[in-house]
Amino acid sequence: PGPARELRIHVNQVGYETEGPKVAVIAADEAFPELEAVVADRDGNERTVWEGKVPAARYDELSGDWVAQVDIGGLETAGWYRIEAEGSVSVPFYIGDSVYDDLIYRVSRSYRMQRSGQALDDPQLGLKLQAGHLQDKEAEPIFEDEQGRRPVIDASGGWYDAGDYGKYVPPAAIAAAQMMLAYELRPEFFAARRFLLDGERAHWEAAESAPDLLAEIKFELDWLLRMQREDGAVYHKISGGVFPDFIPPAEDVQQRSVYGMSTYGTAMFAAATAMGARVYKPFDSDYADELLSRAERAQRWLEAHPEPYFRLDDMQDSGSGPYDKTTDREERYWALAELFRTTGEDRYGKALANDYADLSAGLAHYASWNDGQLLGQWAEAAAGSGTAAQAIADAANEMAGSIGRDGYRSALTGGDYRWASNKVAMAKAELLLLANELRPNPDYFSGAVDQLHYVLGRNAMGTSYVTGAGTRYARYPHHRISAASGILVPGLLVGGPNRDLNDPVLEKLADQGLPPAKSYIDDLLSYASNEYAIDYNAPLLFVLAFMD
Ligand code: 9MR
Repeated sequence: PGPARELRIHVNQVGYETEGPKVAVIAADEAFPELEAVVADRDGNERTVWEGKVPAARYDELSGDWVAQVDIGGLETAGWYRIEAEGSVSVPFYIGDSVYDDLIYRVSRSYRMQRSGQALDDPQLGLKLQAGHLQDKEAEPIFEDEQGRRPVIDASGGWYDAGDYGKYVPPAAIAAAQMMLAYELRPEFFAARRFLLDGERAHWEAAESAPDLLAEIKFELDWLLRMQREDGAVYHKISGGVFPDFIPPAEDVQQRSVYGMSTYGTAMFAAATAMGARVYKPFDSDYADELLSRAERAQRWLEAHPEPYFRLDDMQDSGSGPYDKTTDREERYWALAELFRTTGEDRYGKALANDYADLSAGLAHYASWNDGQLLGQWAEAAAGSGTAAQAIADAANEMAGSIGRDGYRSALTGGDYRWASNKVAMAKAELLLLANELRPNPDYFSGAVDQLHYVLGRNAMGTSYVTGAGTRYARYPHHRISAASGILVPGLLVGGPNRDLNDPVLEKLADQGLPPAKSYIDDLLSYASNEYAIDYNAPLLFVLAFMD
């Protein structure tokens, strides 16, 4: 026999739920025949708790790996284990109940860490920050609006978008909406989950009796409300003219401006605030009323401005993300569906039926800052539309099929391995879970679980893409707060493999011919594969809420 093959054994490093699916992947650079694998206690006493055959490897094109899946689903005894095959061994992993409790805490708390305009003193992490970007209280639009006005705007508060300190309406709206949706579907799951410290709920009187998740989301909704113009339209973003270096928020004292306006962002605002009107009603009915009246104001403006519009003020600004999108039908549809669900008003129902029947029925697509269709379909399906429910189930069927064909049981297709592919994995899992609510199907649920296992380490990089979660996790995320403080904020989902290699660090890897699923580098400067964002963590939070 020649030299031993080098096998890489990839597992979900955070852990497998006792009763859930448990698949590991054995990968190599060359083909291998059927082989034996064992699962043993982690703690060196080598007690074998499972043994079985691993099928012969098959080639997985997106990762360039030869792979075989090991299904240890039958192992239902709680404990710490590792998988061994031909002398190679996985990192230790845990099987047990509620294995994601700590992770959901971290992921929820990550939003608190992103708060702009508030000081932070987190004794658990030893992370202290002074309040940042107080200058946002008096920002000005960079250009005059259509009426020639340039009012001073209070754009303070809200969450920083990502590793940068910009604040943008579309990702804010889609993130808040996905989090509210998680709450709407799993209120009991979030009811008792406290993750805010005393004083951190202070911006809301009802906070003591409401779930922390809603207190945190309200911080973002309040900012969104500030971004709405008098006439109902919503500004696009606030940022400085240059991306700051890796400094703490309070040191980024550059003048910041409000940029742009878009119909798609205005519609996302209307949808998210209309949702908020339902979600906040039991806790704070004045606030719920305010959210609804703002949603309606945005909607009236949209009705008076039926053409898609996106202002490219970005041309003047190199210090922020574009979030550019020149169409808006999916978002107008989503806004109407939420307004209809919240108010039951006939005019919204009629507009949906007359103008958007194609979007209700069209094959569903995962939610994103640039696509509100799925959440519109969900709102309609939840209100009883069989057409929208079928469109979601059809997409889930397709996804379940593609998960079954993928070497790592990932739902990502070749075209998905681009900037924010990990977000796509979580957003696809979210779609599967929504389908499972409408048309319960074990393949939908286990397909969603598979996506979580994928981002938590069962992937071609053998990396957990969530900071602090697992054994080998992203340690150098493009995240200014972590980099500036030297304290890695845990619970951040990074963007993940990106075949476009569109940042300076990834570009240098171009001549290596990396396969799509390996176009990733754990490097501070790789913003196109290793940055975290609020709209990446939102579907992760959604998925975690369904796991126990
Ligand atoms: O997540 C966004 C991704 O979908 C886009 O392809 C990319 C390029 O426009 O922008 C990403 O969003 C970034 C934003 O532009 C600026 N803040 C950081 C965001 C995450 O990288």
